[in-house]
Amino acid sequence: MPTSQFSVKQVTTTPFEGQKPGTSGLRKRVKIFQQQHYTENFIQATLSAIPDGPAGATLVVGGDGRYFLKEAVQKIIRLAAGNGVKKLVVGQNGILSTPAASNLIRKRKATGGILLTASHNPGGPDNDFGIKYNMSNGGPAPESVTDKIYKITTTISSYPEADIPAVDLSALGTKTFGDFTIEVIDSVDDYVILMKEIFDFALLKNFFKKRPDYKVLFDSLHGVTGPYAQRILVKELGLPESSVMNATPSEDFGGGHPDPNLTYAHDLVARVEKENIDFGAASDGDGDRNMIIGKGAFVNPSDSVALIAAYADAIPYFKKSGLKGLARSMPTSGALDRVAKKKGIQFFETPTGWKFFGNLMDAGKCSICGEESFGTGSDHIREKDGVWAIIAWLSIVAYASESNPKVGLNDILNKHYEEYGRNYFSRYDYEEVDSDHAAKVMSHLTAFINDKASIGKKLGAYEVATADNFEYTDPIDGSVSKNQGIRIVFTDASRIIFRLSGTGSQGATIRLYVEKYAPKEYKTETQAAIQDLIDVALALSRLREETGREKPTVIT
Ligand code: VG1
Ligand code: CO
Repeated sequence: MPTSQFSVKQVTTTPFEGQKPGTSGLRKRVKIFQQQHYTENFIQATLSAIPDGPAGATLVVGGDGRYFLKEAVQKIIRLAAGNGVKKLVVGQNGILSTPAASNLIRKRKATGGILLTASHNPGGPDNDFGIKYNMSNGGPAPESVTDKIYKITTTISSYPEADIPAVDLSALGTKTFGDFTIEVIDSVDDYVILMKEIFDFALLKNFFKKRPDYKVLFDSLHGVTGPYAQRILVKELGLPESSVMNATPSEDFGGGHPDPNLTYAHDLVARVEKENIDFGAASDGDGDRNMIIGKGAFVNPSDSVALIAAYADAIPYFKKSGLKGLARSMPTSGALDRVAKKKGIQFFETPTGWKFFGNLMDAGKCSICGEESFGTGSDHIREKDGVWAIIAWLSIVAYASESNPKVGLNDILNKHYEEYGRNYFSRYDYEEVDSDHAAKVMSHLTAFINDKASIGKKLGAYEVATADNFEYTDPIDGSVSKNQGIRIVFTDASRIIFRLSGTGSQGATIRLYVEKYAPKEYKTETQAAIQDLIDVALALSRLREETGREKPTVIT
């Protein structure tokens, strides 16, 4: 390979306000990232915050294919070279799903990775872009590092930029510029290898052969998972091409909202019902979320993680190593807790956001974890993993079909509820609410939890047992995360939780989560089962009065 040298010049800049990473990186409108120096400032702050410094580092770089990805990768190349980074491992055309990037960081023993995604937020020139840093364990940077990044953005005055011309990222292979190397790799290969190590592909293939009538439909929502799903479901597992829809990553996700829930994945939901699909699935823009549905069946994400844990024996990876522990984010329902209890394994409750699971996994204390927000994963990587969750569920179906050849998703869910009871769970999202109105709602709730007289109070049919703002002390490094969501728990263990989203880019998003446990009854429809808790929550928070919103934007 010919080596061309480059020179580095210091570019003068001034800080931008608001470059504070949220639940999962910095997410803003594309137009904001397009301002001169804006993206460079944040990338420089990220590079400067690398614990051992950027010099000599190896970084994985890739994103979900959204608008502005290509420009951002070229900027990273120039800044990385300018900062003395040794090597960048970049997905072809800059494409890497978030789980694939996490895997590569681990496999290549890289220093870390820069992930270019705003995940489930819409893309395109008028929508969102995002940048996130992951550590050498493959997981999102902890708060100590994101705080450092933010601090640097508030004082930055220059960044070193190399004069490397635009690099062609469509061709696989290595390019060198002096001591700096860029390796462009296939976006899918390493991820497929990993999935084959975790699951029994032969067994799954066999299952589809035995049940040729079993219909699978996977919706990539024009996000990054299309090529991954085609390789795994079609090429490896032998399903028909028509099993994957919206499989070409597009810069604006076909104008849609790449969030796999019943509202935004409406085309999939409609087709599953109309075409009698047994197993429907979707993932988000960057491929770390998943939704599993079937005709007349919906696997609530809180149940999903509990069932994967309950059926761990259906997955060779867990069968071999056993379950070291289970974890869920605080708003996620307690279905997983019951599995942990029954199996006698340790269990953890963390704040929202995947970064909190990483320490537990690195310490060998957690094998499977999940969030109510369609995020499920395991310690095979350090991000949640949409395609993994879908193969996990196919493995559960194949396993359950050994004793019941015609088994459907509802049979599997009902059997679980019979054994463990059912944790009814629902989340109401009020998106793009005026920030001041949202603050008022939270202040009513804060006043309630700060009032000692609230304990023992009757709200509708419920009696308050505890009320607080969730605080987490990391059991591994002792770091404390405060204000992670207002939580009101009743004497029957029902819960109401409120928190503000940390991933939105416009106004505020209020999330209301409710949960109610039914030890025996599991046939009531979810919304009917939790309606009285919603009424209590709305009255207490004065949400309708303060925001003028009669209905949420999305109900899960
Ligand atoms: C949301 C979810 C959270 C998830 C995060 C990132 O955060 O609630 O569970 O970890 O998105 O998911 P928030 O702060 O908006 O509630 V993703 O797919 O953007 O990486
Ligand atoms: Co995502």
